[in-house]
Amino acid sequence: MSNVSVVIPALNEEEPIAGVVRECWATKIPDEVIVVDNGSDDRTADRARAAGAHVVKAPRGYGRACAAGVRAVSPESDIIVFLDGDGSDCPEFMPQLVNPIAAGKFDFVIGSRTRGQREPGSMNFQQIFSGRLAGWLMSILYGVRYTDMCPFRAIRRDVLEKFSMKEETYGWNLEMQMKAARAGLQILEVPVNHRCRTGGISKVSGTLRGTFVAGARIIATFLRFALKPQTNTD
Ligand SMILES: Nc1nc2c(ncn2[C@@H]2O[C@H](COP(=O)(O)OP(=O)(O)OP(=O)(O)O)[C@@H](O)[C@H]2O)c(=O)[nH]1
Ligand SMILES: [Mg+2]
Repeated sequence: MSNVSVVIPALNEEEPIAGVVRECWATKIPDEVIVVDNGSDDRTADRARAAGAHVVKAPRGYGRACAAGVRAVSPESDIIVFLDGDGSDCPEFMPQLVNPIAAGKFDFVIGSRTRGQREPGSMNFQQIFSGRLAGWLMSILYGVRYTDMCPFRAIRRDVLEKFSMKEETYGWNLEMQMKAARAGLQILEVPVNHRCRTGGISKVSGTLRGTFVAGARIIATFLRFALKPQTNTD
């Protein structure tokens, strides 16, 4: 039996967060659900706690939030699942992500929203295109097949800790995919469905500034790790 921790970065997600936490528990897979409150000035933390999450705090930045969540997982944890706190990922797909790792067949299982069913409007053109482009570049560099930079993913805790993750903002997801690929891990991509956020306000894809900042960081991340491919610890 594997011990599974769920890590959910959340910044001002008081509307959707309780539903996300409850849907995670409903799968009966996690042993703990950790919500990383990323400096919210609304009731995100209270609502997450009321739904049964362990809440930890972190300074702003998507990657900082994910890293704080990883530091907070229990010592028994074997598998860490990440998903967003806005209700757009579908936690009912958690078995497809976790079971292949629990069975010892894979180290890293990532969802693909572009291969799953997407609610109209849940992903914009830039998100679909950047995920495909990054996947294509990584296939050339490492011979892996990724079709998305989906935030919904599961990874063995021990391998993630060896990655010594550096990206503090929107590069976190891509850094993990690149390090998994160049480490030669057993990687599986599975289709997952995707919805429009179930409340609250978009901080990234819904705004021009968010799209630009995230896009620039993703390109910088790609160059940072593609040009320095020797080890996973830098
Ligand atoms: N933008 C941003 N999001 C954060 C941060 N910390 C945690 N998050 C969470 O990261 C997830 C992704 O952000 P979203 O605002 O949903 O961005 P998005 O998915 O591009 O935009 P949507 O179209 O609204 O889904 C959400 O769960 C946020 O609450 C942060 O510092 N900045
Ligand atoms: Mg979102």
